[in-house]
Amino acid sequence: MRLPINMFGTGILIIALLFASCSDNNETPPEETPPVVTPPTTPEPEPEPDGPYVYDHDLDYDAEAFLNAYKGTAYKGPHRVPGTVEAEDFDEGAQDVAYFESDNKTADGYRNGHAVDIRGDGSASGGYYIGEVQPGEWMCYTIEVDEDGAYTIDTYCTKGDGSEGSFYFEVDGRGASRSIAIPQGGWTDFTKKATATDIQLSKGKHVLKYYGSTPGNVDKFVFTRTGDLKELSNSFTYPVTKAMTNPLFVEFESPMYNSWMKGPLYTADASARVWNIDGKEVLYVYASHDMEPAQGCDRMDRYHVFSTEDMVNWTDHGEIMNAATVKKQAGWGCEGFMWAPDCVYNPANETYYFYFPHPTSASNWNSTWRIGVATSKYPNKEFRVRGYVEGMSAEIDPCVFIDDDGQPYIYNGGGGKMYGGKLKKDDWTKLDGAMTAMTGMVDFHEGAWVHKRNGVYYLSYADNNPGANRLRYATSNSPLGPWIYQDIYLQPTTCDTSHGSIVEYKGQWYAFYHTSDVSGQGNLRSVCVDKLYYNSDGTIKEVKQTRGQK
Ligand code: FUB
Repeated sequence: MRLPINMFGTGILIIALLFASCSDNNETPPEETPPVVTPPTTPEPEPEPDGPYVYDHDLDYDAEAFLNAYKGTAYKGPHRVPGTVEAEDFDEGAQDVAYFESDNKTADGYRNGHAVDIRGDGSASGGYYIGEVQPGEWMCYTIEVDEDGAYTIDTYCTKGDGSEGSFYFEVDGRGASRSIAIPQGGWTDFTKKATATDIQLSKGKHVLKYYGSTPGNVDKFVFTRTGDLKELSNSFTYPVTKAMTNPLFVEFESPMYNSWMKGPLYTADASARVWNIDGKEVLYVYASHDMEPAQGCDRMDRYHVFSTEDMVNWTDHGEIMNAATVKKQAGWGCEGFMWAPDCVYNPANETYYFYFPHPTSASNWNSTWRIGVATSKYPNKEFRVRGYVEGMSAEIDPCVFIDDDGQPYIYNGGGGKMYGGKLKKDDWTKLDGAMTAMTGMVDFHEGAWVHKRNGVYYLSYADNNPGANRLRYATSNSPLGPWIYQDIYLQPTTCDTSHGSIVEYKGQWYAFYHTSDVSGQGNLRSVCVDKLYYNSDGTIKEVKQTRGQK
């Protein structure tokens, strides 16, 4: 697991460990025999195999109940809006109620001894600011809004180390802003500000939460009314089709995490497949979904399926699986953590099999991964969870390859380890024998993908190149190796992780991958596609990335 940069000591390290990076652990050397996952022994809620699909916008939310239950109290407030709120005047109350602070340092000079890191500096408004707001830390502010409206919040904040940084706001327990980049400057250059726009506030009392997703210092918030209050809704109508070039899918809309707001649809980890639909070749993409505001890769959820018949017009068929539905239909899993999936079609029973990595526990995510499996008669809807593939090790990134004789093979791997094995020909939810460790790759990290061309098996995968993974490949004359390392076929993109699939469509080979071109954030990614070519000896030419900047 790669951790966020640790600038402020071990307190940060602890909170950083709470968040998943978009990568599995890579510290353990490969083992010959994969650890076998046995079914969990702790009782889990009774699954409802015929339970409904649970959409996020079906979940109840009640702002009034949140405010009634809130136990924090205004400090020097409630703060009047429009107006200015000093960051150091966060609410009084307990840890995890009025604020969340992850280290043992205390305030200096103002509200002395307080757990929140209040710091003094002549450059800060009122002489104080909140320093070192680490990933996962937050402060609440009770505000009194004079008039219904849409507001901007000029947030005077800064960070000094050049690394990516962002924050966002919640109002009354619900997401209220986009994820906003913290300006770079000196650590106490409070002339710098970032503006949250279109924050919907009704007249009366609210609780505003400033949520740090990366280290940064914050001085004050200035509220300005800019327009009328709008009713927000995050319901969607599918399918929706748009002509798109790289980066793909970002012109579709997505619900923001825990919010009524909509934002761009960020996708990653594309598994591209070609199905024959009513006599036509259609290319489908099964991708994972980075939800904004991101918190490591913890909040990835709600897989979407896309299709095209011309590589120009893409259809978003909407959400096909999410963590809430796994819990409802299969009785295991946790919130979020729906990572890189794959999908295959079994002509024998005319069924699509959707495989997805998902842990049983959010607090212990890195050692409780399962490879979940859901089936449907359609490539783009009505998937029902069948459970998980028992006997697979707790690794991520499933890939399923069907050989010419109809034998399905399944692979998973992360953190430098990769395993492969057979699925039962008559039941693609079960292993046929044990998984074995794959060998021969160089610098394997994660994201395995197996395809076959001219009788040669190709295993492509992401490497460990620090901060900017690349895609490499190896070949074999058997689907389970041993593999012979070949080369790098995709250089780094703008994203720290890399994850690809290779597919032939209408006589042209394509490489799918992802970048951070649109968001500038490693956990808000966008799928891209480019043509892939082979040399006459069967080796792969390096892919030319034609992605545009949007
Ligand atoms: O998207 C979450 C994880 O990041 C995937 O499972 C990895 O392959 C990497 O792309």
